[in-house]
Amino acid sequence: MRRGLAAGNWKMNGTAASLGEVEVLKTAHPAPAVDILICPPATLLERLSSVASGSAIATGGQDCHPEKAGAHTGDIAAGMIADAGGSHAIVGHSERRADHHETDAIVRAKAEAALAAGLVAVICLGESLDQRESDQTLDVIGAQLAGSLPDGLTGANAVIAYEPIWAIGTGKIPTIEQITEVHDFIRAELVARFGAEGEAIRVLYGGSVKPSNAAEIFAVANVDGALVGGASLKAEDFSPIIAALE
Ligand code: G2H
Repeated sequence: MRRGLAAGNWKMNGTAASLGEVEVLKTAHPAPAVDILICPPATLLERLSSVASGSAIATGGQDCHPEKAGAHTGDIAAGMIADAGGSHAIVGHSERRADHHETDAIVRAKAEAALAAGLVAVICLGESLDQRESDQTLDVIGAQLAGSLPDGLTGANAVIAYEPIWAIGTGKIPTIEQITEVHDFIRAELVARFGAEGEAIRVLYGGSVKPSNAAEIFAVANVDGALVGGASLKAEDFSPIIAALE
């Protein structure tokens, strides 16, 4: 039985004032029946980890560089995320794939760096609207899984996030049948490659998850939680999403 994971991706949002939202979540969910993760911007990671310390809330980075250190201005190594108190690193988010030209090979290298630093890699994938409309979704997802996932993934060191690009921040979500089809496909691919561990790896849905749609999405058998962007910024939105997963 996979434990649910409610993961918040704050993207390029948040300042010190946002730490109060974490205080509210801590109080509201002292002993949750699911895992909670917040990935703030790098500027807040250490402070947020400190606020979350001793609570059920884990923290992580939104990206990491494939290398351990060096001349990479503006980048952050996986070990730095761990040093700042984080336990997870999101890699391969479609915004990074698009804005920073990240290929599957780069995403794989980043995931490997996260694992080497002892972090849980939250590996993102998803199809564009064009790909969805031209019936290429499963081919695209299959190729991203083959190219972006390192060997040796387990339920303890990896999470997959399926995020259809056209559903991100748009308020549109796929039908429950479409979510079911893709999550079942991802599960089958994970089991084919990683055996029993493929059953243990959690698969999150991401893209316009809100309090109003969370319960029906979480009712899908192979949906083990959500990667939430906009609705993770305020405790009043993220808290009912966490509760819907419990
Ligand atoms: C998808 C998601 C979080 P949002 O990117 O990663 O964002 O919930 O705002 O669509």
